[in-house]
Amino acid sequence: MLFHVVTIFPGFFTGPLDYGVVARARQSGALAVRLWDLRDFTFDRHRTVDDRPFGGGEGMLMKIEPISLALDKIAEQSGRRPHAVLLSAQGRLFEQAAARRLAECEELVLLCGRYEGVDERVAEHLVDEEISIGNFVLSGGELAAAVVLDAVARLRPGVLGNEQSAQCESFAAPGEEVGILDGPQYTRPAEFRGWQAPEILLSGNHEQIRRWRRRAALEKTLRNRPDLLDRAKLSDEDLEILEDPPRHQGAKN
Ligand code: 9D3
Repeated sequence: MLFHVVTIFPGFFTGPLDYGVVARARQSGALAVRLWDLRDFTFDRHRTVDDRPFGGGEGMLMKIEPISLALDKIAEQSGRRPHAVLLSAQGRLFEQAAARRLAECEELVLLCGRYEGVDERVAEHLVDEEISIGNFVLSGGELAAAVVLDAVARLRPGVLGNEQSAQCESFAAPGEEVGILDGPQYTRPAEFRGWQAPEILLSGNHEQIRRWRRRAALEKTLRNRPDLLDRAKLSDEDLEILEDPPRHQGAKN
C-alpha cells in the first residue's frame, strides 16, 4: 500500500514511520510512504501556504492552490486520483470501521491541516472525506495522519507479519472487531512488591480461566468504556457473568 502524506512539516514523520511494524513493512515493501512538502507547490518568495480568513477572524487558513497542485502532482504520478483524506478537527470521527475501509485502498492521500483550518473548498471539492481522530484539540493534522496511517497499515497483509490475514475477505483479523476491551493480562513474576497476579491464571484450569478473563474484560469495559457495552453484541454467558457478583478480589480504580 502506498501512502502520500501532504504536509508543511515532512520532517515530522521521520520517527513515527521508522519504528516497529511500520518500519519493517516499509523495508519489506508491503508499505511505502511518500512525503510531499506543501511549500514545494508555491511560487512566491516566501513559499506562502496560508492566508487570512475572508470576513475576518482569528488566525490563518491554509490556502487551496498549493493543496490543489500537490494533489494534481500525486494524480499525475499515480496515473489516477487516489482516495484523499483531509485530517481536520471538523472531520468525522475515526474508528476501526474507517480504518478497515481505508485499508482496501491500494493508494491513499493523507492531507494534514494546520493553522486555524483549511479553506473549505478543499473539503468540498478536492478530497473524498474529512477525518478527526477524537474530541480533543491538536495543533495540526500531522499527528492525526500518523495515527490513521498506523491504524490502516497494520490491517494490510504482510504488515503485522500475519500473512494469513491476506486470505481474509476483510483484512481485519478475527477477534479484532471493536467489541469490548481486552481484559487485564499478567506475566512473570507472579508476585511483585506483594502484588499478586490472579491465582486462577496459574491454576491450569482452562475453563475457569476463560470465564475469569471474560468477566474481567466485561468489568473493565463497564468501568472504562460503558459506551462500548451499548454497541457490543453480548452472549447469554456474558449477561450471566455481568449479573453474577464477582468472585475474585483485587483493587478497582
Ligand atoms: C477556534 C477553534 N480552533 C482552535 C481551538 C479550532 C481548531 C483549529 C485547528 C482546532 C484544531 C485545529 C488543528 N487540528 C487539526 O488539524 C486536527 C485534529 C484535531 O485538532 N483533533 C482531532 N483530530 C484532528 S485531525 C486534524
